[in-house]
Amino acid sequence: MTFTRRTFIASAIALGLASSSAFAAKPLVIGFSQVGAESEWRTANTTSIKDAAKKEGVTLKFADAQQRQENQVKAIRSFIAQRVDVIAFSPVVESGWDTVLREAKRANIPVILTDRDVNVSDKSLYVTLIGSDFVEEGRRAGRWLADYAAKSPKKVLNIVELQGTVGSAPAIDRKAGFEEVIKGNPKLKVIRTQTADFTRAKGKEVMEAFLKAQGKDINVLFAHNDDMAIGAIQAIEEAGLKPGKDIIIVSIDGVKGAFEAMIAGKLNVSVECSPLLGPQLMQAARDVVAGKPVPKRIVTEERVFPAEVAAKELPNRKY
Ligand code: GZL
Repeated sequence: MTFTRRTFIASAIALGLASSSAFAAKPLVIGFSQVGAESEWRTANTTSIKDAAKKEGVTLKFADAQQRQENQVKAIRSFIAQRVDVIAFSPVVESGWDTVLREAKRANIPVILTDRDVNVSDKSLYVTLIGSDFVEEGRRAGRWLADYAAKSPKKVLNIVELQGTVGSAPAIDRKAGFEEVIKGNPKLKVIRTQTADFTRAKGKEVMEAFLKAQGKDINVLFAHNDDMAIGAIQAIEEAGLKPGKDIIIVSIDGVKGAFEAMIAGKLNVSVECSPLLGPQLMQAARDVVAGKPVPKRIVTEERVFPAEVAAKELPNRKY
């Protein structure tokens, strides 16, 4: 049985050998495996986590996986070998985590999920998931578009969809939420859908292909994140069309680039998905190590920002 900091502190206090403060002085050590640096959202998320660790005096061992699951598995194994106090990560995809999380459990190191969920047989393999409700984000995008369609003189609005990373929780759930709302609406029809992996470059590339295949039929773009929408905006302009007017664009994240595009009249709405998870992660890690109860799910509060409010809101944005 491996003693971790948590069990050692508890035993020492129970035996009256030391007050918790004597042991609490040693900085908490968190091993964090980040998806990558694929989007404005992701870099803001990394900044939030690093800033919060610094502010809290937490030793953060940070690993960038460059959007590859094998790199995250390697990083988690390295954190186990280094006997960190807590392992935290944003899983690039939902599946394939059971084995490595069982290794963390056997090493008695608690695991916290940030941002994205995992699909594991045994939910005790992680303590909590801190992040957004992606299905609701998809619904909010769908509701905004349904309201827009109800006022549009067009009989049918043909939609093309840029999906996020294949197999990732945000891509699966945003698609599900969006479809749940538009299902059965005679005015809304998805004519093409394809992944562009949450990046600007792929968003431009896939939108170019959509425009080449069916440009004249496309009325709406639904992008699972702002970065793909911003890439698609470049493709729409290069095709001689007006983004935000010839093609209505609905997106998710609420990053600064989206507010700037809305102010320029090139994006119609962005559904907020807050990356500012650092403070909540530090608090949850401290609570776990102190043996305090932590809820299985910590959902971040979010809003919807249509273009009409973008100029007023931009000065308030923190990412
Ligand atoms: C959502 C996050 C997604 C963002 C993208 O919480 O996982 O990944 O929407 C990012 O911008 O790449």
